Order: sequence, then C-alpha cells, then structure tokens
Amino acid sequence: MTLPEMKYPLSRDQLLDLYYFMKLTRELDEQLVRLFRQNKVVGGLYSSIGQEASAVGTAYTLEKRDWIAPMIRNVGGLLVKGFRPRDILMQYMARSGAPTGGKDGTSHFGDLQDRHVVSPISMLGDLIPVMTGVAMGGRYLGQKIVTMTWIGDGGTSTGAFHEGMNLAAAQHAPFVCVVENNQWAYSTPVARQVPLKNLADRARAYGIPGYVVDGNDVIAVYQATKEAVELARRGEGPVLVESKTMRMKGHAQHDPAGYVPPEMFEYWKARDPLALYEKWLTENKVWDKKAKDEIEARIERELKEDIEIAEASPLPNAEEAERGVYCEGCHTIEAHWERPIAEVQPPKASVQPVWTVPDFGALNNARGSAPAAAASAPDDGARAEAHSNSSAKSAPAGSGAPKRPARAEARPKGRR
Ligand SMILES: Cc1ncc(C[n+]2csc(CCOP(=O)(O)OP(=O)(O)O)c2C)c(N)n1
Ligand SMILES: [Mg+2]
Repeated sequence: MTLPEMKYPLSRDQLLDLYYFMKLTRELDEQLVRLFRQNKVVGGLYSSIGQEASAVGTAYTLEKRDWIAPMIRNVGGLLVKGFRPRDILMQYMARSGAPTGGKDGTSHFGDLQDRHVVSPISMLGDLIPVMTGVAMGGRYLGQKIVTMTWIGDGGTSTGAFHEGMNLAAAQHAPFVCVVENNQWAYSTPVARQVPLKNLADRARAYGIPGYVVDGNDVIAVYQATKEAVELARRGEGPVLVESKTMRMKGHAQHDPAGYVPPEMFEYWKARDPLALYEKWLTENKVWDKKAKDEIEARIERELKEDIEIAEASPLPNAEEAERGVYCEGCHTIEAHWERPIAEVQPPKASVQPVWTVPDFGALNNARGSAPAAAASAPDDGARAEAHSNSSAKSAPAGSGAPKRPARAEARPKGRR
C-alpha cells in the first residue's frame, strides 16, 4: 500500500477507524430520525449529516488525556471519545439508562472522570471560555493536555466567543477551537451575519493562527487539526480551525430547510464526506470490498444491539426528578497534580507574586487624608485581621459562633 505522503501519517487501522466512526455517526443519525418519527425521541433532534468528517476528523487528533466539549452536531466526537451509540440513543429517548438518567432529552452530558468530556452549554459561545479555562487548569497542573471545542458559524458572532478567544490567546492556552462553517445559522446564511469570506480570519484579531480546511475531506481535516493540536501542545498557544462544510438537513427535525436553495444542496451532495472518503480509501487501496462490508456489518450489529438496549431501558421514575439536582457528596473535586506543587509556589514559581499594592492604591488620599498619615496607617487587611481576632476572643467558648467573621463585616464602615 502506498499512501499519499502525509505530514501526520495514519496507519491502515487508523484510516479504517476514521471510516468506522464517520459511518457510525451517519447510521446513528438515521436511526434517531426513525425513532423520532415513532415519537420515541423526547425533544429536539439535531442532525450532523454532512458534517461527519468535521466532527470525527478533528476529535481523532486528540489523545486520551485531552479534553473536548461537543456541540449538537458533534456526535462523531463523542463516539471517538468513547461514548457508545446506546448512550446517545438513551439521552435522546430520555431513558433511565442514559448518562443523565433521562433528565435531558438531547446531548447535555459529559464525563469528567474518564473520557474528559465537558457537557455542552446551550448558550452559544460559552464553551470557548470554559475550555480555555480547562486548558489553563491542565497546564497549571502539569498535565500537558490540549482542549478542543466546536462552534458554528453563527456562534462566532457571540460576545462569549470573542471574549473567550481573546482570553485563550492572551494566556497562550493549549486550546483548539474548531469553527464548523456549515453555511447556515438556523435560516441565516453566513454572508448575512459575517462580513468575511473566511471565518478563520477572525483569528487575526487575536494574534493567533487560523487555518481553513475542507471540512468534508476527513484526511484534510485530520492533518490541519493535528497540526493545530501539536502547536497548542508545544505551548505555542491556541489555534482556530475553520472547517468548511454544509448542514445537509434543517436546523432540527422541525425545520424542513425550505430556505436553502436546492442547487446548494446539490453542490454539497456531490461532496458528501462519506462518499468522498470511500472513494479515497478505494483509490489508495486501503481497503477492498471485504473490509468495507466487515465495517458496515459491525456497525449494523452494534446499532441493532444498542437500540434494543435503549428501548428496553425504562423512562425514569418520577422521584428521580428531585435527585441529583444538588450535589450531596456525589463527587469530590480534586486537582490531579502531575508535577510537584512546589514548582508553582515561591521561590520556584516562574512568576513572582505582584500583589503588593502600596497603601492599597492610596485610597486614603482619595478620602482627603494627609499622605503621611495614610502611609503610616495599617493596611486594610491588617485592620480586618485585628478586628476578627478580637471578635473571636469575645465569642463565648463552645458557642458555635464563627471564629472569624467575614471580611466585609470586619471592615470599618467608612471604607465600604
Ligand atoms: C447565545 C445564543 N443565542 C441564540 C441561541 C439559539 N440558537 C441555537 S442554535 C442556533 C443557530 C446556531 O447556528 P450555528 O452557530 O451556525 O450552528 P449550527 O446550528 O449551524 O451548527 C441559535 C440561534 C443560543 N443557543 N445561544
Ligand atoms: Mg452554522
């Protein structure tokens, strides 16, 4: 087998793996539509048909330790990260066996422990600052992780997107943002809301690299995103990858997408990501009919089994509604340090603490006190401390009164 030269080579198994995940995403999508029509799907159903190469090819560049936060059209990313079709089926069908126990009718679930998946946030753009934060946290703890999230063309027009990208860039966060430009944000075409030909150009505003890639060509998606991930992992900061693709269905099942010109569908249908990749695999002699049939039979078998499991899972009992709303010791949040803590503490810390603000910015001056008096006055913190100590002393022993009143309580009134 001689494959075209790739900067980031993929083995035969990996190439077939990509096909498996793309095809599984497509088949799962179609099964969900069938279940929707049988009234078994609770709530909205969002299709990712046409975007399989984009979701799978990007997520496939990550390592197990890395983190993702998927959006509605990234079922492929969830499958790559180790969720099974049954998890997604039971989510949409609101069954008790679902990751959220049937409390969410769509895809709002994650797995912070094993698969490193942050649950989607419906407010578009909000995952950008969140995943920037996860990237910064991972770096601080020495985990050498990269984080990734996806956002639609419409989502890039939100304030949260810009604030998050700016933060990521300023902090050199090991973060990759995939902009899935599928030509439509609900019924709004891209040109009606962004005055740019390439959404990747938004990266220039943050001083970071922006790549444009054919989102229907899984190999191209993988190569461009892998480069972005490597760059981020090397500590060179975030990268924005624009994946140009097409939403081949309406926004959700309720939307027949009558506003999309038929010739636009025709154009993109001829560029179907699965058909393109099948052709590529054949032309490059990666597979033969037997290998293709085996993958398809495996998908059929797995989906059949998972649909049976999902249908057999009951709807949640009514009393479940009040469970899990508040954490009652259900989990502990612990930092997983992968380097000595001493490295981030003085005197080893690379950044010296700069919190010493003389006289707290001379607030006393602003109040009209004489500078000399202000300079000799104890600082705010010292006063609060003194007050709290004395109040602790005056509390009767064993009274259960808090030993240290809240700092705001301790402040002299004039400084509030
Ligand atoms: C901040 C915010 N505004 C509006 C919405 C409602 N909404 C949900 S999806 C959507 C369209 C998103 O389009 P795009 O970002 O291009 O993603 P696509 O659906 O094409 O994948 C809108 C307007 C929302 N969820 N969040
Ligand atoms: Mg869109």
